[in-house]
Amino acid sequence: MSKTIIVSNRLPVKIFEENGEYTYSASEGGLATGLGSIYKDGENIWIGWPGIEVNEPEKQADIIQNLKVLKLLPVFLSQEEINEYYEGFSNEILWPIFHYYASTYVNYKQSNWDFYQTVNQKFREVILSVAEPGDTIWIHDYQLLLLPGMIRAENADLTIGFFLHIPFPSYELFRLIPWRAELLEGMLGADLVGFHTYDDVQHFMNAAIRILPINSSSNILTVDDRPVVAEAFPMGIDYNKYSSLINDESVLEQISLLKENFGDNRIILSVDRLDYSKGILQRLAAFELLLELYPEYIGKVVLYMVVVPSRDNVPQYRELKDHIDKKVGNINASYRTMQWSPVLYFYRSFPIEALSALYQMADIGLVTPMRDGMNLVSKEYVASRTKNNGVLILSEMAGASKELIDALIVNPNNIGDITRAIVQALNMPLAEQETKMAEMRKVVSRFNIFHWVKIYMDKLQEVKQLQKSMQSRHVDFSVAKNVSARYSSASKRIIFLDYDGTLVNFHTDINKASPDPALYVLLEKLSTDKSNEVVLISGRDHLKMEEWFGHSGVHIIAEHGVWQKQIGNTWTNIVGLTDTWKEEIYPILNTYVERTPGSFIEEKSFSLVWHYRKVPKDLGELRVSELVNNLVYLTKDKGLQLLPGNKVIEIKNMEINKGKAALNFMFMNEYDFVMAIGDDHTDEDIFKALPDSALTFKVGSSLSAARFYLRNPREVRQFLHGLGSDTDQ
Ligand code: GDG
Repeated sequence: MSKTIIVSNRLPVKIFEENGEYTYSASEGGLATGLGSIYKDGENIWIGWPGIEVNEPEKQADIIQNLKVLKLLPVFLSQEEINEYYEGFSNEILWPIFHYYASTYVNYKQSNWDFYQTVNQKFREVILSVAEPGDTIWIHDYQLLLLPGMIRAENADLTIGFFLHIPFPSYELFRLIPWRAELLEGMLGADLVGFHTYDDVQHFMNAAIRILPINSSSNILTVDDRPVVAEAFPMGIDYNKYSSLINDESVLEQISLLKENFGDNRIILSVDRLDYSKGILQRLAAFELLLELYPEYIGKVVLYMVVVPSRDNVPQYRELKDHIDKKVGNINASYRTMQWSPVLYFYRSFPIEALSALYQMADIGLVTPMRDGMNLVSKEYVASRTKNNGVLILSEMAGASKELIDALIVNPNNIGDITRAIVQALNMPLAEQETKMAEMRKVVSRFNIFHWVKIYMDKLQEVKQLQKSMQSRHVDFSVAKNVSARYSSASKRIIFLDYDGTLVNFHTDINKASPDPALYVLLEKLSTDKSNEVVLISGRDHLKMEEWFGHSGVHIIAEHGVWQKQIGNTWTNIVGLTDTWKEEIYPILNTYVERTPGSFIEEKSFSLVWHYRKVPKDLGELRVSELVNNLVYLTKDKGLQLLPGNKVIEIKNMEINKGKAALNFMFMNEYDFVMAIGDDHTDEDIFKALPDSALTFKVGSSLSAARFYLRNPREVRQFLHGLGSDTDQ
């Protein structure tokens, strides 16, 4: 029976030591609740740091035993490891950069990085001590970015998921990190990389294809032939827990206390961990501005601010705390009256019942982080508003703003914007509050934490299936052997071979992708067999094909079928084609060449090609989509087609394609072995046109109508060499 292993920096448990005795209490974070349905089942387990330093082996053994009952397995870390890996690398390098606080102040300490690697290795050891083939491992967050790659290297068959709980920054920030490639390679060890928002997915994909030599197609990256999917899974909360807390005795008690204390005062609620990314100071500034600009609210509105202690041994956090203390002190000193204090500030953690009472009592939930992966507080506020009243003010920089679109969305850097939103919220008619809140509650209720876990896990299995089906299509030893047997027993064969990307690799200079001696030897070997007809079928211009292959014993189809040459004959072309349209299209293409350094036009007898292989990727893609928009109607009118290829776009007559050309070629004969190998868009026409019995091969593992795939030209050549030979390949 295979099992699921959850891995995160911290185990969902609090351990206290008193007189050498340990006591354990489960911590009830949202993630722990959501994953509870998984790790508490059967053989499943959660691996992570237990939160305390324990060095003595006997004590460690004792903790291991006790945690086993809770289905937890600890990774013990020394104080030095915590300082360097967690506080140093994770919280002083990754956290600020991933939250767009990259600046010259980030200190890329080598020792932090060394420890980050060592600790990720430590996690790896513990995982490998329990992981078995067929298991699923789900790794969480920025402290463990290297772990998926480390595990994959050890055991390629495991199913590995990774989820990042904080934002993934834009490429321009991510590229600053000295160890950016290693971090990406680590993440790409996973099969499914999850983020809170689609923007994060885009940033990650962009960084990966720019920094690493890998290809992508929509949200799939191909890593050593293994498709890795990146997708957005906005995390939810335990909706029912928050909505049902309204009936809890202790919550009701706290609510009546709050009512007594605040009377008619309107309450604005603010709840965060102490962190500069949460925008606490800016929020205070907005509240101060409210009192200054709208004195009518003095004595009528309070800001109830809960700041949960966090990382306060890191200097920046201590400094932030000092600033908050000072700012609160100033506001209170300026505006306090005998009966009223503007800011009620708590620097401590509250029990969930107290939090629930506050969520229910607050007229406004004020959530204005400068950056936040998701932000669960906003969702908890919404879930607690069972009467549908109250207003959520939410920063556009929180992942949650993509889902809670009925909130008052603000830019947290714009203090005036926040102040205006507070005024708008204080004056919002009840009916409007109800409509907005009801919509948001629907979202929070439906996309809850259990839903999140389910859709992530389902997708992970789906990716694994995709990988398996890719594997079965790959030409491995047994497929090659089967094809070879069919080849040997056939008496009349036709073999269509594309050239660029199939028999040779691409080259930035198209004329440099010329055939090498080994290729001539291979073609000679295939074509001297009397039962074979070998057809090179290319989009290249026929003169170049003549120069390269005119003398060899193969048939040639050039320019996607415009020209063809049977062995020993001269070149013929399809009759009735015109090229007068070039006069009009060429100047248009030329404007793109002038605006896009690195691009050029190739002219063939009946087509024009715009090449952009040397153009920076994004610019090339932008220009090509502009070009398509520009030409789409014109080309239709003229009976032309736009054919996108690998970093090229070709404009040519509608009636030409490689599929038709291949069928035409076969027209007069009967073959008992039909095979085609090609790598791009234009070769798909051949794969689709050939009869079902044909053996079709795509080069590269992207989606294709071909039955099988080969990884690259090297594999193609190896495979062709092996055809008909009795020896193993
Ligand atoms: C990271 C990402 C992402 C707060 N005060 C008290 C208390 N809390 C609980 C809240 C909420 C949680 O802490 C905070 O979660 P957030 O999502 O708001 O923020 P981070 O801690 O920064 O979490 C974030 C999250 O991971 C999940 O992926 O959303 O973007 O930064 O659940 O209720 N809980 C109790 N007392 C308090 O005083 N009991």
